[in-house]
Amino acid sequence: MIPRLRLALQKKGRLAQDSISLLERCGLQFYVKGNALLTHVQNFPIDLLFVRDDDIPTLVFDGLCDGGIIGSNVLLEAELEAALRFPQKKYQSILPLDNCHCRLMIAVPEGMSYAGPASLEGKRIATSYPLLLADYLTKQHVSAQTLFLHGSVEVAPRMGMADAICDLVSSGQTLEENKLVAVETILESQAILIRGVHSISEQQQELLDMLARRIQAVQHALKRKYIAFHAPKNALESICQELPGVESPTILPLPGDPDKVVVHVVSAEGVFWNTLETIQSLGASSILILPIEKILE
Ligand code: PRT
Ligand code: ZN
Repeated sequence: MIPRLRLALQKKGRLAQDSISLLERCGLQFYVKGNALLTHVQNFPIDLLFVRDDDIPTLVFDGLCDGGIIGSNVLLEAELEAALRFPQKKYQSILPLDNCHCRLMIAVPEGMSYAGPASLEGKRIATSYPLLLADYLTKQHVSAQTLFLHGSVEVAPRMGMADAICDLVSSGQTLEENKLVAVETILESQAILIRGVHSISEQQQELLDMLARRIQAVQHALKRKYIAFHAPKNALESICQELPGVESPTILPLPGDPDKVVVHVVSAEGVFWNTLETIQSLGASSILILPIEKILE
């Protein structure tokens, strides 16, 4: 029997849906039953283990799962913790996944005067990432106290429990609601595919390589768009110059209109509304933007 490749994914939360959709786009067929911990992929010898994100690093570091998808914030905190026990590295990063972006930031109350990291000297900082924070403060030669909280870090200053916080920020709304201002970025985080350092069979390695290749193809395709439009022949050059990363457009005659052509192009960098409005103002019409499912080059 072929040994199955076991991957750890977040069960519920911000990483969960993106991880599942990514694997589905890579052609893995599976059905996640309500509360099931383990799901068999039907068309590959792969098992998916659904757990809390905080458990994923340990499962991979200890070889209980062969790989997993995890935010680099949780991964790097767990790596610092593991380094206290095992000096050797316990995982390899395979691929950043370009989703679940956020920043680990230090934020202070709106009224506090802040003139750089030295202003944090002697202060108490609430965080769920004590080791990443300690690492940052050491590098900045700042000595501060850490208050470890699992959640609701942003309310700590208002409750008089801390002078500042170190927490994840994406839109910035939570900070604003709690009258806090972000002052330092400790880490730019995104989801990442990792594997353990334990040995796996040749077939399992091939599966992991296939998955990484397919993820890259999906990422490549997601960034690109297929664009079709009608254009006056005399404005064709200026229109194509406005399209980001356009590769060799296909130009076809437009039946019934000798002054116009049909243009089909693949844009490499996505297409924004203002670009479409610009090409429309240059004479493009019947503009169609289509998502690309896969690109193999
Ligand atoms: O149950 P489990 O332990 O698996 O889930 P969880 O509650 O620990 O994690 P979850 O699902 O909230 O987040 C999983 C991962 O998503 C994190 O580890 C990050 O890698 C990533 N991520 C991306 C975020 C955010 N954006 C984010 N904004 N994780 C948390 N937040 C929180 C932040 O802590 C703060 O409370 O959202 C709030 C700030 O958001 P804004 O938009 O107001 O700035
Ligand atoms: Zn968690």
